Amino acid sequence: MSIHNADIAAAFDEIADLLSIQGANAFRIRAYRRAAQTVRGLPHQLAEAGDSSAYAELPGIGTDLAGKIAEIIATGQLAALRKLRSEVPPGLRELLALPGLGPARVRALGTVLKIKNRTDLRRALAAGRLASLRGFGSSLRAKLESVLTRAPEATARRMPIAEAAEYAEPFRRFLAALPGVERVEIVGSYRRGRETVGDLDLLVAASAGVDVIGGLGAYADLDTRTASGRTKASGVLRNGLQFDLRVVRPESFGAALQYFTGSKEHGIRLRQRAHARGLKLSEYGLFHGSRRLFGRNEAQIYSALGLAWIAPELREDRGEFEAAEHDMLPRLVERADLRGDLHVHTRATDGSASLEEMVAAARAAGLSYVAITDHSKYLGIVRGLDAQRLARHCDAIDGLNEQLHGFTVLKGAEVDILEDGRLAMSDAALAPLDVIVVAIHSHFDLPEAKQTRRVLRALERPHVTILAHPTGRLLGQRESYALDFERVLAAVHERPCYLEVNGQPLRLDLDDVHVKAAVERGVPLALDSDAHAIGQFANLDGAVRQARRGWARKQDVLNTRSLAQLRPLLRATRG
Ligand code: DGT
Ligand code: CA
Ligand code: CA
Repeated sequence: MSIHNADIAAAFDEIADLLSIQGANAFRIRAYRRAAQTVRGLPHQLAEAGDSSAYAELPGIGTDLAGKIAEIIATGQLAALRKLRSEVPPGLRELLALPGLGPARVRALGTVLKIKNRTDLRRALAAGRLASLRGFGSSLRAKLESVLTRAPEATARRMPIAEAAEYAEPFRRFLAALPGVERVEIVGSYRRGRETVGDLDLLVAASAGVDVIGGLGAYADLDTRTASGRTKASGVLRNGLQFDLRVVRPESFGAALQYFTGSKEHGIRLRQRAHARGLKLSEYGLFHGSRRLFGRNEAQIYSALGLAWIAPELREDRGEFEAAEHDMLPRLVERADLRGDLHVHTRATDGSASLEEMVAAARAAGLSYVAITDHSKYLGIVRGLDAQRLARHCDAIDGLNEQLHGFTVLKGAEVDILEDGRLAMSDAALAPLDVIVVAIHSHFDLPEAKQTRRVLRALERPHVTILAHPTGRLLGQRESYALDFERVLAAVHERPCYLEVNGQPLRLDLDDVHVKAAVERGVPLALDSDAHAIGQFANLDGAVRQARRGWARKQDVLNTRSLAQLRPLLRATRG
């Protein structure tokens, strides 16, 4: 059985969760969180590295954690985690999945109110017992009440798409290699590029007589199988991801692809369209009476219904039919359109690789420029740059640029927006830089008017290029802060500067709806990796997916420009 980095990271995150619920030492908890982050950001699979002595050299991983990594890889388990699981009621840990409930609040529920699971929590809410608990204000209580009255599956944890991909892609390759399999596609929300997936839907094309389902049993990542038929199987992969697999004949593969890609709303509209033309569309094909007109090819089905082929990311019934009818669909931005990355960290602050290593990784990712944007000095950031270190960093970049050919490093910084809207670095210190990324990293809970004023003030500073992760949400962990996004859009448009689509798997910020609003208003975007490790240029895929879901085209994206086109645009942002 092969252990994926995601398994190791998940084990460390779970330990951190359980330790927090127990009220353990904050440093210990942070060490596990950081280790999880490091492991997730690695460009290679630890289990395939072969040499366990190297684990302790990873940033933030000492001998103790290195030993735990070795234990997971060797045994698939971790004794320390098993012990913690036995100490914390499983129902209590599940409460972490509820909105607004982090470890501290879950701990309070457990210690003060002796709550052990959802049922206890629902009863305590109904009896008004949460009102007396610190940190459980009326809006949180109302939110909890509303999720707890829904069925558990409606609030089941959705998995971030990048995490799902670590299991989905090997599964796809396994299926594709089975004898007789002609094609495999991952469909459903995964194909539509949603930021999280509820489950994984797989579609396999094989001719009659090929036993795909029988071949499944050999798959190492398969945890349990919940249902099995001749052409269907469902089950759970070892990381907890549920899957639905369907086998179809090659002649209906395109129709099945269309049907199971969804969304449900999109599918319903398409079938109505067929119906209105006296045709019938199903997962087997587009039919006139009993005659199949099309089925093998997805694009032919759209075309037969008078529509241009609609990219899966747009299939949410958000205007794509009207656009496709009039041949007005956008030509969506692609990963290959990106020429550079304008938000990248190094070891100078909280990244794990050197300037040279990050540049080499950016080149390997096919880019021709990057802006190195390490953090400004500020409370929350370890080893943030002050003006002096920033100046030295710039010298190092100048030196490196002299040696590079066909690649350029831009000088940048990621600067905190302070609570009152000032920036954490002086205008004089920022003036020599090419790219200034500003962002909120603290005081997430200001009321909307204050938070909006804070951002607008920051955007008035003379040196601002990009407003990074503009809404501040962390998937499954933190909601967006309260912000009047329309006013921010107007300010960015007027200035002008750029809004980021941050590709970190848990950020994906802006989200698709905000991207669409920005594109409609003509506010261009910067698609950034926010890489803190060499493997994280892959985050650009996530930023591109998100941008595509928001209808963004190549020309809506700043970093699709060549360096020569970029430079004057960067200068134009300076006040
Ligand atoms: P998820 O899994 O919550 O992230 O979202 P999806 O879109 O992957 O939904 P899922 O897995 O329930 O179903 C996959 C696709 O199959 C869905 O996007 C469209 C199609 N589908 C499933 N159930 C229905 C249905 O009842 N009606 C229609 N029209 N399509 C359906
Ligand atoms: Ca699904
Ligand atoms: Ca499904």
